[in-house]
Amino acid sequence: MTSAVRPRLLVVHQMPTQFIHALERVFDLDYKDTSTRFTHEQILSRIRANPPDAMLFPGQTKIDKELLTTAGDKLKMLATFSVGFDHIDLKECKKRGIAIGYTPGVLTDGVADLAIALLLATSRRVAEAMKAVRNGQWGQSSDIMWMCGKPLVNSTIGIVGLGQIGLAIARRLQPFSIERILYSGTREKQFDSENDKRMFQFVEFNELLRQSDFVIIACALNDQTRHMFNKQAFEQMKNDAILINIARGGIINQEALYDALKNGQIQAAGLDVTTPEPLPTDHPLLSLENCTIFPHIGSADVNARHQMAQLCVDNLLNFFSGKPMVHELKIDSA
Ligand code: 8YV
Repeated sequence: MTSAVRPRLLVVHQMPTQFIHALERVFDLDYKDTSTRFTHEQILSRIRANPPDAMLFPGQTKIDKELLTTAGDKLKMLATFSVGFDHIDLKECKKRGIAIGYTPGVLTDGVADLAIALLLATSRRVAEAMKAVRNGQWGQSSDIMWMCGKPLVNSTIGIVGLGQIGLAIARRLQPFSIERILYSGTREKQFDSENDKRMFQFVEFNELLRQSDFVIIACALNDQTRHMFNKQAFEQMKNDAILINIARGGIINQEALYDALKNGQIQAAGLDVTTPEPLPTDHPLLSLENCTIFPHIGSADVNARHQMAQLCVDNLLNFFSGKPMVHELKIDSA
């Protein structure tokens, strides 16, 4: 550490103590050990009271022009506890020369596991079934089709965004005897094995919508993908198709989704991400039996979250000791 003055680090969310202790050794910490979620206004007043050299925050924290202006020239680095960065005004950060550390890779397995759980919970109507047990519906019907769901076997899976997480989901689905995997995105991937070349097919977005039994959203939210699932998209999907979103709520136009689910344009949807988060408890999507919603727990496995925390600590320590971060966001190509 070059100067005696310890850089000030504002930590917005609660972290396990071992990571706070590691940061305390180097930083003058502005940290409150509470599970309280600080509002945007409360974060701004903490910045005004104690201008930080760096901030550590979760993906829900909006890093906009107002916050960056409030922080002023003292702010040199941002450490986001996420692989996604749609909550950060990248242009403004670039203008101010602010470096950004993020946490790719370490959460891929966690998010892919959760995607499978959400897909099966949605396709096999797990929430409805659990409700039927609690409200005494179980055993009331002699209909052999009671509570039947949609099979995965021999189905066509469509993955929008075959990045690390999209591919990890695809790999987890292959043992379910699926027929094939269609994917869309910015570019076709090169597969080595003959099996993969047979299994994976790069297609246009609309073709993927028309042919898929399950559509999984695993791409980043940006100006190209915002509301790409709109009325026109749902009109092209199969009536018995199931939509899964583990990426970002803003990729789906939720009003159009509500209509598509209500009118049987698609069979069901499973969402781990919504707009806003948390979703208000009286939101129309929560009134639909064929819409399963999780509270953004994609990376919420102990390993993933600990590794994300360690990556944030390493990104911060490296930056303030003049070493390259473990994972620095390349703003120009982001
Ligand atoms: C985070 C996520 O948990 O990494 C991401 O992009 O969405 C989640 O893993 C969330 O952003 C909270 O930090």
